[in-house]
Amino acid sequence: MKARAAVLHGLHQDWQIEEIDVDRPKAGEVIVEWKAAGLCHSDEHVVTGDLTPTPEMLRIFGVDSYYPAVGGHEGAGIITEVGPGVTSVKVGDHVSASFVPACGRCRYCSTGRQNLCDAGAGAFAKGMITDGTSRHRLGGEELSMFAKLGTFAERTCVAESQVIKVDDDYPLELVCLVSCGVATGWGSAANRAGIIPGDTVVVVGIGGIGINAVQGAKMAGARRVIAVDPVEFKREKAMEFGATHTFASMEEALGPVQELTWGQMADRVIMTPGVLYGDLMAGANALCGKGGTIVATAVAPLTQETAAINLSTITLWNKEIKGTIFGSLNPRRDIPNLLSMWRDGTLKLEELITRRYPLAEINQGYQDMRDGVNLRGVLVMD
Ligand code: CXF
Ligand code: ZN
Repeated sequence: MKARAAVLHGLHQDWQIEEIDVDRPKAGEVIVEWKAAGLCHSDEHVVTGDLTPTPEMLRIFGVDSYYPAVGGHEGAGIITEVGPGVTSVKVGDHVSASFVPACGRCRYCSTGRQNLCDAGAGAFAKGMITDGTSRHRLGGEELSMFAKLGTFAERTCVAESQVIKVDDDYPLELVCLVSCGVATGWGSAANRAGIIPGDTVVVVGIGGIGINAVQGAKMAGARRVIAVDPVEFKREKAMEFGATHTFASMEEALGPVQELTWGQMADRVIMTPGVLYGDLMAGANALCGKGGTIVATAVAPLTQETAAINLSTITLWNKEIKGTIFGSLNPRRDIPNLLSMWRDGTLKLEELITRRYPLAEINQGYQDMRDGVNLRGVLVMD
């Protein structure tokens, strides 16, 4: 079958709307008709090269190039076909994408760490999770599918392990937000950071992830939620989502955090800038107090091997630095759970969407993200 999709042909190029070929699903696979897809910063990372596989990785994958690639990993849609052996969804079901698969059987899934599912290996290689062969082509050429999903398309073929059934009454444009930005940001704060009531929390970078770390920190009982972003609009939004203070930079926040905490500094610092360059860690460490936790949430360039961290302060002040993927949540439990918190009125979702775009206007959507005018842009399929 055919589908219109946003395809990237190389670094620093615009997305091109192309008609791609999508094969029928094989065992353990489904076809999802995507209805909404969030414009997350991580897709931009394959435009800039920060997340583009290195030549060495490509050699291991046995391909010359990552491109052409269909983008999109934040998504929600409807199942239109299921392959043999699929049991968790049926035709007509509404689903959220899950960029981390959850097979349910591997060492990590079976111990409550679905965000580390072994089926996520080779996320940047071509081919399906199921058998390694491809279901998507452009003019005969095999396509990479970002995070093996490619939600910037009318329909794609994905592994059953990457779709989570959700109740039919949730608006799909809200479901798509929960599939990455909300889960990653909220989980970074409410789960991975280990916030306890009364903590002082700093969130650095208020985009589609950081804004959810702000609402997660508030929900976890933080006494102070200090949001840092150079863009005034984002600082204003942070206040609406539960921030108690905002600053334009980590340097500007340093003195006030010192004063507010009587020199103790923050208990948790959550790093959600657009790109996590190593030099940003010096600012995070300066804001983090004794016994504190720094959470590295944002994507760092694949080739970033150094971080500016004074190691003696980590040792002597008993600090910890933690990474997180998907906010260290379990997609099968937490995607439905986050949606039910929205239904109950405790989680903000509609307020995250600044602008909606048809698929054909995806480049405008990403330009708006670069210009800092969006908290989250969402593609709504026509
Ligand atoms: C990313 C992490 C790398 C794979 C795609 C998703 N996380 C959030 O955007
Ligand atoms: Zn994302």
